[in-house]
Amino acid sequence: MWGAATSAYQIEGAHDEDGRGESIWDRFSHTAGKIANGDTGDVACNHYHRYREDIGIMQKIGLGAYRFSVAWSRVLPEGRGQINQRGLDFYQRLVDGLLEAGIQPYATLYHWDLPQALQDAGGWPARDTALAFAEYAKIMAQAVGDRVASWATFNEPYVSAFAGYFQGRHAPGHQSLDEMLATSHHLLLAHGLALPALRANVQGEVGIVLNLQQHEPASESELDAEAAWLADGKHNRWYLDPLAGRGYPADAVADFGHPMDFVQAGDLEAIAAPLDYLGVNHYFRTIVHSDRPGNLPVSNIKREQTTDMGWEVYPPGLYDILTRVNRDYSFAKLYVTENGFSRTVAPDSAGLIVDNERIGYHRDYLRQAHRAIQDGVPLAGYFAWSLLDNFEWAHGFRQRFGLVHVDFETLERTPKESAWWYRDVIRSNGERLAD
Ligand code: IFM
Repeated sequence: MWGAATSAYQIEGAHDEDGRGESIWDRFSHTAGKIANGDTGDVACNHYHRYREDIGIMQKIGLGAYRFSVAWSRVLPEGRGQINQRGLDFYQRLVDGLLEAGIQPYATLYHWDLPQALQDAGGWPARDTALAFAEYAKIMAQAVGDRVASWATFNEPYVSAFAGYFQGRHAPGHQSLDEMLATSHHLLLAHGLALPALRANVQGEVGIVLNLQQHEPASESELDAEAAWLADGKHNRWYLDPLAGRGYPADAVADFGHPMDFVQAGDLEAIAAPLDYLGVNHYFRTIVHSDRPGNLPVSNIKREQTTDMGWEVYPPGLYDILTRVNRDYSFAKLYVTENGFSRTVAPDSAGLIVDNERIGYHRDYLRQAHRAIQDGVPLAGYFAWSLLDNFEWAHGFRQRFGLVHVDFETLERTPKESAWWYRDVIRSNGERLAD
């Protein structure tokens, strides 16, 4: 399956139209100093009004699938209770429009935009938010469950918990280890509680999307190896292990030194319900250097080109994480649900956006994905991040990941050369990657 991905707050705009409620990202982006350049998602790509044009662009690229997320507060302005029919209708129109265009809808229920009303009631550190999520999931499943090919409960719960409740660089901007840990559990619990409602009401497959990357020791030293494994435990295994029925990783729990008293009887069983697939978002690897006294210096690891985000481009990292997940866990199917490259390239004199570096990035990562398939990984699809240039969270509009350029003054869309290259890859079902 060849696709591209977006998320609601990053592209939809129409933040206060047709009854949509406020989300934590509205509140956060409207708070001075939180987002570069004071940008907000109020208008973003105005996809809410221009989705038909965007579906047309997807058709031109030849996408087989489009991965989008639903804005919870568009459907339930207060997070639970009264349904906003006009908000629900938007997703009905989107799903129907995609199907008419021959594109499979891949829906994510939560891509970071918690209704502000639920944050006011305690947010993800409060267990009740998980129950509210299960109610919302049921509403969406009943509304479009007959037509959506693939469901993800959550996108990157690690980032919601870490950046939102510990670092404070994402909404709601808190800085608390207690809150981060409770959030991580309640996100997973919400996933587990939503699964029965989804299973009962949808025809498509159901899974979850994690951002995963290898944590590599910075030298040959044992200290670096230990530190890298612990970092893996706090990031990758923290989510993978409970989903695979193994509970939270003991080494990471011990290192956090937290009583984990938010875990109640039955939670881990709910979280471990079988999945049809695991979505892997991957951008870069992490190199871990222990700061314990007596450690060796960082070895001669050579970092390749970086993106405008400052992220290392290291295509074998995708092979490494896919084969590792497949070796250590037994998910029936994997997708690469996000992978992409941020670089601003201005149109040339002929109006073309010649983004050769992005082409090289997708080509090289796709080759590694192919290698993983050859080595037995049940990889069923690849989703480029992102279809459109969009609101890149705390970076605002300055980071451009899109296959399609968006002029944020006029909102005009212009497919970049990478979009046409991807079209050719899709047409050839990957044969083009050999060129
Ligand atoms: O834009 C984000 C997306 O929302 C989640 N995954 C990473 C992307 C690039 O930072």
